[in-house]
Parts: sequence; structure tokens; C-alpha cells
Amino acid sequence: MALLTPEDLENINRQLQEADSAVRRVTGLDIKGVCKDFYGTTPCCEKIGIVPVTSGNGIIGNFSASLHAITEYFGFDSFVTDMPDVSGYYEAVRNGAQIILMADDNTFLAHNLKNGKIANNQPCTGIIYAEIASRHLKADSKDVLAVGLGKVGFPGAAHFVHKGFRVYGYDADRDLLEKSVSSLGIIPFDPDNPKKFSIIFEATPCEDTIPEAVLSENCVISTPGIPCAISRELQKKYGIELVMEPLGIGTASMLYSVL
Ligand code: NAD
Ligand code: 2YG
Ligand code: MG
Repeated sequence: MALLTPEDLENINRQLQEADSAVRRVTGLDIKGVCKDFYGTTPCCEKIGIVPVTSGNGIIGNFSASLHAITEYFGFDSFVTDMPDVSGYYEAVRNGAQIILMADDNTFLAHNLKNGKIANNQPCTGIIYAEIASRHLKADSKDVLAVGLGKVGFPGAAHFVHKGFRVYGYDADRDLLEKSVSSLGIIPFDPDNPKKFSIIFEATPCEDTIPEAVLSENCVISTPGIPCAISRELQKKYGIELVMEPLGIGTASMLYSVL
């Protein structure tokens, strides 16, 4: 399990601004615009309670503070509870939270207490990064390469399939690749027989997962995976448009999905 580190979340406001600019260049809309358009929802003064959780590996420095910054960045009214865990949940509800955000090592959820809707970060992240890539204004075909088909990558790949893209999928785990091929009808990507793509989606916890042979000039790589899938050198060489941010895009997707 790949957990965030406090270093991943440094300068979260700057990371969000840069991601917003990249999403605008790729899609013509900002992150909020894509979420609004995709989920068909608009915030309406929902108050968000962020509850730190100590179980398992415990509190991640910067995590709750980053969620606070992210929710405010997207225009929500939010607060972090003083107490963690069950006491924090109680505090959040007593202080008027309509949406609860909290995460342990396995599940990061958003729960709207008014309408009962609940969201899980992994599928919400995969889906929104796929949605952003699918809107690439300069895509030259409906072909997509999806690398990493785990808890984030599989829902992302499924989203491209539902939108009518031809998805070439790859995962280092052969069983998982087989499962994705049979359940989604995607084409298994053969690294020994590569082709070029203008849309690439990556969701692995490893670096350098995208071989140079698949890169086309000005392609989009939309990747929630940490660390980055592609070296700076290759980004520059191919003029790659990179959509990558450690927490905010996925959180926006969760929040818009429960409105
Ligand atoms: P997961 O373990 O469920 O899936 C990762 C998959 O990547 C696995 O199936 C694994 O076999 C595959 N993989 C590993 N190395 C590979 C390689 N070199 N080539 C191809 N496939 C490879 O993990 P997950 O929950 O899907 O998370 C994926 C990544 O996304 C992690 O880095 C996680 O921290 C990150 N994440 C980011 C955000 C965000 O908002 N940016 C949100 C959630 C998760
Ligand atoms: O409250 C806290 O500070 C901790 N209990 C948060 C734990 C979050 C663990 N999850 C992760 O690190 C991520 N894999 C999921 C977060 C989504 C964005 N990358
Ligand atoms: Mg994100």
C-alpha cells in the first residue's frame, strides 16, 4: 500500500494551481469545470468536516491541513476537527458538517450526511483523471494507453471504455491484466510491440512506467500515480502535457460526486 508522505503534500496550493492550468490547457475547463460538467452537480454552501484518523500508520503530517486548503480552494466552507477518530466525527457533526472527509490507510471517504451519498477516493480519482484525459482537445484518435489497473487504474480504464475509447491496458501483474481484459474488453498492451498514443493514463506507485516508444509529440499523460511516471527529460523532449497532483483532483471528484 502506497501512503502519501508530508513531502508529497508540500506547497499544495501551488500544486493545485499548476494542475488547474494543465487541466485548462488539455480540456478548456478547469478542475471545477470538469467536475461540474461530469457529475452535473454544483456546490451550495455545504460545510465540510475533516476528521484526522489515528488508526494503522496514523496521522500523515499535512494531510488534514491539505484537505482544508483543497476544499477552500474549490470554494467549500471547511474545518478540521480538534479531536481525531470517533471524537472528531462527533465534533464534526455537532459543529454542523454536512459532508465528512476522513481517511484511514485503506479508505478515504466523503460522506454527505444530508443526502446519504458516499464516495471512495480510489474510483473517484481514477474516473476523474480518465475523464480529464478523455477531453484532450488535440487527441488524434480514440486510442488510450492505461498503465496500472489496480484500485485507481481499473475504474479509470473502465471509464474510458464506457466513453467509447479503444483502451490498451497494461499491468505488471499478469492476473490483474487478464482480469481487466476479460471484464472490460480492453486490448492487452505488449511492451515489446509498442505503438504511439496521444492519451496516456497511469496509476501505479512506481516511476518510469511509460516507455519512450509510446510517446507522441504533445501527448497528455494524466496520472494520479505517485511518484511521477515519466522523467522530466522525456516530458521536455516530447512536449508532454502532464496532469498530476497528489490529493486535490481526486478530492474534488469525491466531493462533486456526493453533492
Ligand atoms: P494498487 O496497488 O491497487 O494498483 C497499482 C497497480 O500498479 C498494481 O496493479 C500493480 O501491479 C501496478 N504496477 C506496479 N508497477 C507497475 C509497472 N511498472 N507497470 C505497470 N503496472 C505496474 O494502487 P492504487 O490504489 O490503484 O494506487 C495507485 C497509485 O495512485 C498509488 O501511487 C497511489 O498512491 C496513487 N493515488 C493517488 C491519488 C491522487 O489523488 N493523486 C489518489 C489515490 C491513489
Ligand atoms: O488522518 C490522517 O492523517 C491519516 N489517517 C490519513 C491516511 C491516508 C492514507 N491514504 C493515502 O495515503 C492515499 N493512498 C490515499 C489518499 C488519496 C490521495 N493520494
Ligand atoms: Mg488527486
